[in-house]
Amino acid sequence: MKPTHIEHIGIAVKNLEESIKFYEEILGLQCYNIEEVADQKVKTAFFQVGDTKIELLESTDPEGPVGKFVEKKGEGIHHIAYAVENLEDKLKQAEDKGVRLIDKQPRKGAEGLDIAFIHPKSTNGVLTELCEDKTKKNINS
Ligand code: CMX
Repeated sequence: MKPTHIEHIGIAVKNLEESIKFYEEILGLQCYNIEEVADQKVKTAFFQVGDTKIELLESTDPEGPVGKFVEKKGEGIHHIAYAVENLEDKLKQAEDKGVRLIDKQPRKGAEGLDIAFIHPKSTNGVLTELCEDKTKKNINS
């Protein structure tokens, strides 16, 4: 797949406003975007660290993926997202190799990216996201 970089690390939190304080006041990062992703039942806050972002995730529904995660495991790292090019092809290649996909087709995620998740049962227990920013030029095309 050759990801170009880690696009973001998703961290599940109970309270977005409270959690932002550590990243701003202690780490000295700046929250540049707060966005609700209704179909994922989360509110997100973003910080840029080099090429990578930190995405804080607060659930808006106890039955949503982050609500269930926090209930079961508590706050903590929820997923790692890799930036790839030609996401649709990469999903097909992974599926052909027996990888268990949550999303067989890309869908829209936060910040306008095309995203797809791979099930943690296929990735050593780490929920893995692949994402593509179609507004950026594909360096291989
Ligand atoms: N990381 C690692 N393992 C996870 C996990 C996570 N984030 N979430 C669930 N699991 C594990 C559970 O612990 C459980 O493992 P065991 O069977 O060993 O107990 C297994 O996956 C099934 O978990 P579950 O609680 O029964 O939850 P569901 O099957 O209902 O859903 C998952 C799990 C990963 C398929 C679902 O959360 C999903 O589809 N996630 C993708 C979408 C998402 O997470 N969206 C939120 C972020 C959106 C954004 O970034 O904008």
